Amino acid sequence: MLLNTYEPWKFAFSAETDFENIKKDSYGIIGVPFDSTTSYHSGSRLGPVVVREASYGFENYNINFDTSLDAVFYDFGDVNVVPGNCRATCEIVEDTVNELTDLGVKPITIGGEHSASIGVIKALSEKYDKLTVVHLDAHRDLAFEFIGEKYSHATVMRRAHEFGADLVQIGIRSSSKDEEDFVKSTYNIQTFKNKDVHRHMDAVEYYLTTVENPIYLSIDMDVLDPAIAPAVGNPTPGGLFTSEIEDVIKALSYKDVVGMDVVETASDRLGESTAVAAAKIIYDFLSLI
Ligand SMILES: [Mn+2]
Repeated sequence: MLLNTYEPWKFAFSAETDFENIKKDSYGIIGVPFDSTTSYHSGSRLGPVVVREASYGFENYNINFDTSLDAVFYDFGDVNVVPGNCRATCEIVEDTVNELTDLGVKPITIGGEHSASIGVIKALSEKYDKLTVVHLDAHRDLAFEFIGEKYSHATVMRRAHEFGADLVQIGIRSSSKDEEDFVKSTYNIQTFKNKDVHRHMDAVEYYLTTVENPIYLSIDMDVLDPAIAPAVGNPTPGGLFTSEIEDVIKALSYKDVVGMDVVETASDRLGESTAVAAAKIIYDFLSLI
């Protein structure tokens, strides 16, 4: 792998980390370099490195929103994952997020496979009375178990639902019959499939404005079309455009977003489009806080 920055281990524009003087109500980045339950295209353990590296390609001024990235945020580096042990890694992530929230910091997690979100959502769902997870993904990730495992990239949103979260799933275009039956059996999972987003983005934006709970935003990079973001764990045709993600982030900028993640970037080379798109999503989010 090639790197073109002098400090590739920290996201561009991040502030110096001084634990004695952390700004309250700020955001902090952590990386989760873990991909042990990946079933198809592995490599997302490199996501935190390539996404941070790609972040150096953006300007402080964000022309799409007419804002500047002048908010104070931190990059705390990567958590110590346990390769091969998803459950243990989830617990480490959960502990880390609890430490961050004790400091008044809201987590931005760079994956790693989607299981990186489990510990984050568990910690936040215990901190806030009621959480709504806005989940952008080609897949529902609602399996109770995946190949016998409860802690997996394919079970993330089932666990989030068990933790008590409402779900808004956006960009969905692949699901099992069991997952569809589960959605029908519940009252608190709202779905916008990929074509709903393409044809009725205004309805998606309107729905998001009606969410009153604190929001956790989870973005699996496979929500984008594989033509835009090919280096993901499970590429799925028919996906979203980058501009549609921008619209969702813009709509959420008026809400109380208490954390977010960008996961499943499985790229291993400089300038690869998936890593650039992932970095842009985080950059856009930070440009609007
Ligand atoms: Mn997915």
